[in-house]
Amino acid sequence: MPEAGGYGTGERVKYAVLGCGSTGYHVAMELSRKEGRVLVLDRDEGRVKELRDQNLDAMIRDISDPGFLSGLPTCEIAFVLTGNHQANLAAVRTLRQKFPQMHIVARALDPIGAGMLESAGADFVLYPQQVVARAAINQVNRLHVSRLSQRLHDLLAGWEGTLGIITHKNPDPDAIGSAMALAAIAGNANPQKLTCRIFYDGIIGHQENRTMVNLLDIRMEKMEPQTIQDCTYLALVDCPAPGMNNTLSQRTRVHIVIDHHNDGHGLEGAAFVDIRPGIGATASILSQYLQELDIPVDKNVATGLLYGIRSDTRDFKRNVTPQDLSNAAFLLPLTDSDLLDQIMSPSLSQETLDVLGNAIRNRRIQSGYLFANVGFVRNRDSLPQAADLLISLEGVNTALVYGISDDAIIISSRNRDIRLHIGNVLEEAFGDIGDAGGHPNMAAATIPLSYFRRVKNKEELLSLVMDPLLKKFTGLVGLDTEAGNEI
Ligand SMILES: [Mn+2]
Repeated sequence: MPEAGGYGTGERVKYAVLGCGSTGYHVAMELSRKEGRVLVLDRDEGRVKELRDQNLDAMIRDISDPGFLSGLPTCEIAFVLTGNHQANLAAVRTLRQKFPQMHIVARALDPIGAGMLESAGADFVLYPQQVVARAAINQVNRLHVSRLSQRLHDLLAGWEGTLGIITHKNPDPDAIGSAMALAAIAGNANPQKLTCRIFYDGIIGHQENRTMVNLLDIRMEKMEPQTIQDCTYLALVDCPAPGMNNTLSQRTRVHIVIDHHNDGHGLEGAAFVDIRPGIGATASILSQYLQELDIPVDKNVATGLLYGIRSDTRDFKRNVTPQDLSNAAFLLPLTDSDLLDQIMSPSLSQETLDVLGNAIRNRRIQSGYLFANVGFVRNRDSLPQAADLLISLEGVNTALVYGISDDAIIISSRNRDIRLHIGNVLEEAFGDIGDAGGHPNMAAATIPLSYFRRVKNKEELLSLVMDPLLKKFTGLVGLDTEAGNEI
């Protein structure tokens, strides 16, 4: 049989498929449809003839023979796909030896063979059984989510009255975004007979969160026992059960629970529960519903959800799954990026500005340790912001910022000295009299003012009790033993 193809010397093709059984054939057809010319090698003469009849560039070659490359054009990417492990292994070795830069994809017949092909130089080993298993599971998961979304929609469509959507205590962007999205789904499913109200407890603390609520025009109501009783149905978002990270009594009957924390309890009466601890954000689950239900997504809702996913996964750096990424990709074109920028870099509030000013003015530095008294603070969130700012000062390795609120002394610390675990130090210094601890590089402590709550002048009180408290800290980190130890 004459050689087909008509290659000149030194000619190159992009793709070669070695071994054209059913796997090879599908790859070759897919490539030639999308990418154009593909070189196909098979040792069976009859098979090569068939392939040529289908307009493929096929040639007869035994790829286990080390000389099989002679007379062939150079290719950039080779797919080694026969059903014979030894032949595949031999071909990978020959190719790798001759073309160190070539991309080689090889088919394994079992996990041991996969390891051998990898050591022989294959860049990517395909183990079809595993590919099929993954595809099957992905499909089933998709089907499951699609049914779940539909079930939620149907459920909401059949309800009449008021749905109270409850976020967790001191709601974060994930909880707020998720609540918005659930309200949007309810509005789509049942615009006439079902009204949604979003509730929270505690405070909407971070400036970013307050900005989010303002800019995205979210109506959130403070949770009162009476208003909860007015609701016909209750939904929990971003918390797993009544009484867990919310102020509902444990016996409250809830109807919908959507969360990504660990499983809740007491949910027997709930009509709809979707708790997926593996996923990065509750907002990610809600985005999936919107996508599956094919509901038009309002710009504010999409922006809220994307901000929720970004903030819960610390901008895709923590607990993030491929599912979170693909949900974020779905949301991205629907969001308002200017709005998101505004939310994420809000202007400073007057109080935070004052706290930062106090921290800078009152700072004392000793041997790389910075201490700053910010006095009385109403908004505790400004304290970590001050610590973040001060740790960036030159010559400062550890920053400890403290202040006093109505009912506690609060301390926030940042550290970049790798020999020091600031979370452990704070825990050791203040754990017995308050709530203290954290990570090697960031930590906090809250020391309740149980005995001094009635003292009017808080700033005076702070200077009175802070010295002995700081002594504990400086003693632990060894600052006391150094010269000039008055801080
Ligand atoms: Mn969350």
